Amino acid sequence: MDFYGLRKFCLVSGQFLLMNNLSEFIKSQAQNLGFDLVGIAPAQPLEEESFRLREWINRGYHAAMKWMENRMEEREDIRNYFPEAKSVITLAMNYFHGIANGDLKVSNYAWGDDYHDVVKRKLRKLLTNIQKVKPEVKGIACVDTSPVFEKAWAQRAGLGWQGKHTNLITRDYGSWLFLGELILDIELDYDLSFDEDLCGTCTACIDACPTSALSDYVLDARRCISYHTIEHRGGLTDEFKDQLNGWIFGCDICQEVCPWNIKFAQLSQESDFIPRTEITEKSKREWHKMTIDEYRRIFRKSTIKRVKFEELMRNINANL
Ligand code: B12
Ligand code: SF4
Ligand code: SF4
Repeated sequence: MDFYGLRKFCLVSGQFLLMNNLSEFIKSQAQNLGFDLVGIAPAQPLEEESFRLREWINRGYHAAMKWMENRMEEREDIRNYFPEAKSVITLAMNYFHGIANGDLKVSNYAWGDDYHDVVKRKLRKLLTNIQKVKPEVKGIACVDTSPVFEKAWAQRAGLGWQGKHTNLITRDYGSWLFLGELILDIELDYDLSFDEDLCGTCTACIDACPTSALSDYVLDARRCISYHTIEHRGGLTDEFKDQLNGWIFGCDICQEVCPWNIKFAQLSQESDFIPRTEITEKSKREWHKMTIDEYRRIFRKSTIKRVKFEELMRNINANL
């Protein structure tokens, strides 16, 4: 270990000795790493959520996302995914940098670096720091792609509730947050689950969705612009060709109208999420003329690479 490594090690262990409580230590480390919210829940089965997921799939609401049919047992009981699991730490990062505008729009979650990389890097660092003070701890980091009900775990960890637009909403930041989890094989001090539903009688998201994809707390992906512009492979269906409402990657409408976002959104402090102006300030004409080389350059380390060049052009052309 070099001098700086040793200094860092002493700082991390010193903080732990001062606190003498692993859960508090984890939370303060998470904050130091740039996470905005953190909470901890015991690793127990999620029976109700699994029942609803099955119902969602039976109704065909997952459209062509066949992968949502897989690994059901792991989603239902996180111990089928990580057998030693005792605690699920949920971490959230605020990504808000404003509302998309212009003729052609990219959802604001995709303006900066790919969140999968940013959040995962921080989760791995957090695990390393935990292992510096408790070397025997085993854990795994998850962001988006693991068979984990991320919003349900966030709710169990006390971060917020799942709103009628189906995203996790928090009192401090609204819903403009990425979620990630660190699953550990040790017991920790647990937070209280967030059992309130603060949507009340509001239906702004349901009313604003231009394609009627939402009913109370349930999303039908077959009708969702976000699904069609990001997850749908091949040509757009005839029904959806004219319904993208200017969106070329993702859709933010139901979150833009949510009173919790209007009131409580805060600018993200994460430098990796600073918007790339080549994404936010392109004119219709410039999008239309984009070449594959430009696509490769602008979207280096970007989550927009989830769609191929041809698919992005498909979305752009459908909006012209
Ligand atoms: C599949 C998926 C999608 C699909 C389907 C969305 C969906 N709502 O399921 C599509 C492609 C459409 C999508 C879009 C988006 N996604 Co997405 N997606 C996922 C993914 C991979 C799985 C979600 C899932 O399990 N869906 C299955 C269905 C059944 O789950 P559900 O909608 O949560 O359903 C629950 C409710 O319907 C509820 N329910 C049913 N009936 C009732 C009744 C009552 C009274 C109540 C209270 C609840 C309730 O129970 C169900 C089960 O828990 C997660 C990552 C993960 N691993 O969790 C990210 C994730 C949910 N997505 C995320 C994001 C950012 C988005 C977009 C905002 C991106 C964009 N701007 O375009 C949009 C938002 C669209 C929307 N309104 O939800 C974030 C959300 C963060 C947050 N704050 O919640 C996640 C967590 C990724 C991450 N790591 O940050 N996504
Ligand atoms: S993301 Fe857009 S299309 Fe999908 S439910 Fe929300 S408003 Fe509707
Ligand atoms: S817009 Fe209203 S109903 Fe929809 S999630 Fe926000 S508070 Fe809930």
